[in-house]
Amino acid sequence: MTSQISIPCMLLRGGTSKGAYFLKSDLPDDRDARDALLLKIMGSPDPRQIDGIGGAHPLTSKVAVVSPSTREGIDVDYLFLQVTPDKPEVSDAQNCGNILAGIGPFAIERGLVTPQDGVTTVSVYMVNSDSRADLDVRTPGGEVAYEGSAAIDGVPGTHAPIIQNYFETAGAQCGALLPTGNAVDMIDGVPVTMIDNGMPNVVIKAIDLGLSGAETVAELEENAQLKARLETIRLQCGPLMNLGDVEKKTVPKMCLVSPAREGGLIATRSFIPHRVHQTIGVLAAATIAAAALIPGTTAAEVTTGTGDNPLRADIEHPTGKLGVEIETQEMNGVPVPVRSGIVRTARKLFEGTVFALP
Ligand code: NQM
Repeated sequence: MTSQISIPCMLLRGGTSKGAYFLKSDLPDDRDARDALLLKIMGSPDPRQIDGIGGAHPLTSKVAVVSPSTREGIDVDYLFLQVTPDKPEVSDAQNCGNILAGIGPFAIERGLVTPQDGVTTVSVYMVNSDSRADLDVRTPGGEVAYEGSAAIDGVPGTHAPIIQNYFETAGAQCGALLPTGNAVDMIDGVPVTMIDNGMPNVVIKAIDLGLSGAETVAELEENAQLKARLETIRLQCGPLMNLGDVEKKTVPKMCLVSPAREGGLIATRSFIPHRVHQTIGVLAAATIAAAALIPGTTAAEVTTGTGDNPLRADIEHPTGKLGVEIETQEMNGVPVPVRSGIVRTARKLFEGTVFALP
């Protein structure tokens, strides 16, 4: 009889996502062996992930791999892996700002960072996007606080805030904020903005696809014709955004934008890319805010902006708003983000040993 493989694991909610967090040293060094093991742990490929700990949706089928950093001024390295629920795919092609929120508590709880009494800043090197983020974690008495008064839309209740400050996100994955060099391009007769402020996105005005932009997640999920049209556009945008063939990649995301209805900067419906997000990703929101600041983009066409720098604004999504703060510097007439700040919360849900068949 073969015994199961057992690995230390912590399950955390990070922002509006949920993931399995591992120390890099607890996983196989070989990438193929690591990915094969993660598929088994999460229960993929299976739409219900019934034989694993994945949550049967891309937002709850996520993995963080964390290690002490050897980089100057950085505490830990964070690799994000998206495990596709219904396909045998593990992808490092994107970063994830929601799962990043859990990296602070995880790094402190695992002893990779010594907590201060009050607030502990955890400096993270994000492997996927080759960039840095600082996380301010509440640590009264030198212990991670999960309780608190911060509310984020998409998560019931209130929790301790985690302040995220991202740096060097402009063009982190596509090489340039506007990878085609244009604020707008025409793809299949539709004006699109291809942009990357930490999360590659193709931004389209909802009205250009015959939509209002106020549709519910369920309505958009049921619209097979729309999904097929978006995928055709996405596959053409991938190479133009320096992402290569994106058929099996979870980037670029597709984002429909329309004028804000709740006093925010802009309203969004985000496709990640084959399911519709209940909210919007953190770096995706920072990317849409950056798009809204650049004259001529599809996003700028549906908002008047605020004219402030840093810009503090709410990005509206299907279940509320996500607040962002974007500080820009003008380069060749384009406001380029140099820092993006976001408030998230995270909570340790479970800690123990996860099992997989060899
Ligand atoms: O954009 C989902 C999420 C994300 C990504 C996705 C994210 C981000 O909400 O930084 O957080 O886009 O697949 O977790």
